[in-house]
Amino acid sequence: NGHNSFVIWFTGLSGSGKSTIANQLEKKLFDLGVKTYSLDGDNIRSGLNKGLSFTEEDRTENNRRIAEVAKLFMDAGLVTITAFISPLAEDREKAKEVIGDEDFIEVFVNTPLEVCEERDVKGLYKKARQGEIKNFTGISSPYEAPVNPDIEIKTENESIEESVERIFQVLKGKLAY
Ligand code: GGZ
Repeated sequence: NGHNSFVIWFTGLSGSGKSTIANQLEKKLFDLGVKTYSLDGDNIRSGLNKGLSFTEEDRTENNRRIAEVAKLFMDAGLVTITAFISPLAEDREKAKEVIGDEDFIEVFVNTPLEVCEERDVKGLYKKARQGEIKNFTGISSPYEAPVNPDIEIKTENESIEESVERIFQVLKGKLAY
């Protein structure tokens, strides 16, 4: 694309491992001198998108703003990494349109619901099952798996290093030298 900025858009259930892989990828890129910026719940849902809930409507708005912000960071010349559930196929399609097909790398972290729920790192699945959290993705709110992601990661079959390496190879193939 004549520039070295892209958006790496992670999608997957809560607890699927999106953030872990995104963080490791960012480390690798940093070590190689590639400038990155990561968008996640910590810097987006707590600030710009404070006040957005987990209804379908608010998730759509959350994802829309994330796509617009990711585009800005990309335009600023950074490899931009987003790690949000982004459960709706239509919202991810729109994000791809905003960012541009060529510059959008969709990474599906395909960890099955059973595995995420079994891990339940933050105890959220238990709360969702008990009805303490409403509209919880995979339990009481839909997750539409990507049909044709650029990269699919199965965390049960592959180490984090291997996943990061595969993403890196796809990115590398797009980098202009
Ligand atoms: C899903 C929820 C919910 C509900 C709070 N459903 O594992 P986490 O905690 O750290 O990541 C989840 C995060 C999901 O926010 P996103 O902005 O990525 O979602 S979306 O793209 O769908 O807008 C989870 C926590 O927020 N969380 N309530 N009801 N995840």
